Amino acid sequence: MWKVTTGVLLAALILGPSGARAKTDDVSRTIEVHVKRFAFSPSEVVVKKGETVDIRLVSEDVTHSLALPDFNINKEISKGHPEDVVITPQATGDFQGQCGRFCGSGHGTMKFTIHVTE
Ligand SMILES: [Cu+2]
Repeated sequence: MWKVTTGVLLAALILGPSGARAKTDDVSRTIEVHVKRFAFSPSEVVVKKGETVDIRLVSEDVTHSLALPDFNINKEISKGHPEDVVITPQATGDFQGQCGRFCGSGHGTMKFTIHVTE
């Protein structure tokens, strides 16, 4: 009975078919991504399909965000307040992200790619 209830709860935490979900303790690794005008560093990460990773966003200057439309995520980060984006991709492919918060002249060039491999 307890297991059934827990399973339902975990299922409810999954936000969409792409695998965005609330933070859980099954994260296999944390990838720290620094964000500043006008780039994400690293700007590309590789994740295995079905792997739960925590993308820890750290702003080094102003408020930015990481928008990942395929994961229904737009997470804002301000300096001094790192944020965690936990995803479990359920499909292989390249998923594009970008800064979703206007931060200056180079805002439109702030791209981020998640490569999901088998
Ligand atoms: Cu920005």
